[in-house]
Amino acid sequence: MITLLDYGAGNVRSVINAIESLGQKVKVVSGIDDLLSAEKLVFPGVGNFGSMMRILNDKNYVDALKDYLLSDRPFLGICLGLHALFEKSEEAPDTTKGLGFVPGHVKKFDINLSVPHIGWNGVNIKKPSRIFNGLRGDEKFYFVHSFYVVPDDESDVLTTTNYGVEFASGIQKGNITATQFHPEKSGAAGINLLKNFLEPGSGTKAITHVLTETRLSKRIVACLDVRSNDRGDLVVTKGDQYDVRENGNVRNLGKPVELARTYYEQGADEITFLNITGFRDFPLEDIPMMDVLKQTSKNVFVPLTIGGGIRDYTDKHGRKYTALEVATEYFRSGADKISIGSDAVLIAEAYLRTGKKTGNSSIEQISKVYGAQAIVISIDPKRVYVSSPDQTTHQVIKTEKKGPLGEEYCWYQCTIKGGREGRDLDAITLAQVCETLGAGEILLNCIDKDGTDSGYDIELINAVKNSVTIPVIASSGAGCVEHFYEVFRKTKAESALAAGIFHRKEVSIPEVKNYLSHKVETRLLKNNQKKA
Ligand code: 1PR
Repeated sequence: MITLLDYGAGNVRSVINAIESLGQKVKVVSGIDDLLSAEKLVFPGVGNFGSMMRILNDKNYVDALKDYLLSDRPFLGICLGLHALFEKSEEAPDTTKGLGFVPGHVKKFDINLSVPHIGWNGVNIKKPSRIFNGLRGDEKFYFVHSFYVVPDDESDVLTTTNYGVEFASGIQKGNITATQFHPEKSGAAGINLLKNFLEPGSGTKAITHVLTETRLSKRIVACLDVRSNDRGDLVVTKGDQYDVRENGNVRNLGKPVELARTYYEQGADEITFLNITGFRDFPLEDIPMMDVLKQTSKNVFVPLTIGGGIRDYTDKHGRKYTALEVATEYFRSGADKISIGSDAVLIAEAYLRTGKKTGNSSIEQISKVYGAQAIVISIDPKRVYVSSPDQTTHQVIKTEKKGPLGEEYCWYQCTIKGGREGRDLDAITLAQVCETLGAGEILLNCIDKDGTDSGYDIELINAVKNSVTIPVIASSGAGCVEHFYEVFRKTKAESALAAGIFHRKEVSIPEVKNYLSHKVETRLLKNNQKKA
């Protein structure tokens, strides 16, 4: 039996799923007694250091946790569960103390790169450890964080990783191990590492592979637009410039759970589900969609993002739900990140009207509880051409692809409700406002390019990427492997998303990654994920 510490503010579903996939049972801590009697403790953390420590204090868990650590019983901390072991964190610069088991502190990234550090990066193993048994040492693991630990004593460092700075990405002190990366989201390598913790065999992995510097991979994201077809079945569909109907029927390109599993096994670095009719339906009543997420998260161990319909909602009985409640339900069902589309536009418009943060918007509320890294803003823009910048108040770009009347400038108009309604807001401003309000990533679609197979809108991606510091996922238009190379060569986007070419089996994820190898840093699968 594995004991799991869920302090109530984080998303622990993924960790439970990963442990259960290894045939182990999980007992979630519900009181001090569970901590006192635990034999193997896993502490996954998500959110904010200060609120985590406050909750641990309020529940009187701190002394029991310290006793557990001092007794040297097996412990695995993940992400914030690593930070908790330290004395203090810049994330809570007041007097909030950590557990102080490892001397040192937690520091915010102060680097010239996008923060949060999101994606797949390597580790440099600094000392032999059994948790790396069966691994080569050059695998990549999934990171998502804005702060990193700085141990006082170098001998506590298990691994380091480079991201603008070389930081400790794992620590080990006796039986106490903690990682900055998420093994539960790191595909076969992460599951292998978890297995080593749960069922220790004999021996320790010697250091066989020494990297000089680890590198963050560009991510390849498979996107599944999901909705009910006219017969009421939930299907993966795909539009041409957002029109998903062909001869009057909703295009059916497969079943969501099966397709997600296939893409995971092929090496997708992330899977995104967009509930594309979520703007008009209420997600909490969409049980099949929740089931898709639950089923998928049971055997897909890479990050899952879900979007569609995340906003405040009043149901037919007059009961009000906040966007935070909707998001929480998605997290509980297995999502790692949620994406907000239409509501983000309305929030940004309100912010621009008043210039004030209310703290009440879905972006601010979800960010406060789950952290910026859990919120993706999905932007659905389309080009509006103008012959000169003074014809509009919006942020314009000079374009090489001229308009129908030879216009040399355009702005990117935000839309809501799946592209049905254009708004008086441009994509660059939307991205900037959402970053200010606490979003952690931008999913940048482009209605003009969607489903066209003509390549990404490089001008749009550069314009948005250069105006924010959070990571950007380039989306819409991928038609061949060269388009992925082009987007990574010509822009600083951290990820490239595609849908149609994968669903229609025109290009596979391994083909994309093989083409990119030696050109762009990617996560290559040396073993099939199935062998996890
Ligand atoms: O507004 O918060 O309810 O969220 C709704 C979400 O559903 C938004 O993220 C919006 O982008 C998405 N959506 C709504 N309608 C459609 C549609 O197609 N009719 N899908 C839609 C947008 C997602 C794209 C697509 C890429 C790549 N499609 O990400 O996957 O363009 O396609 P390609 O590689 O085939 O070119 P809310």
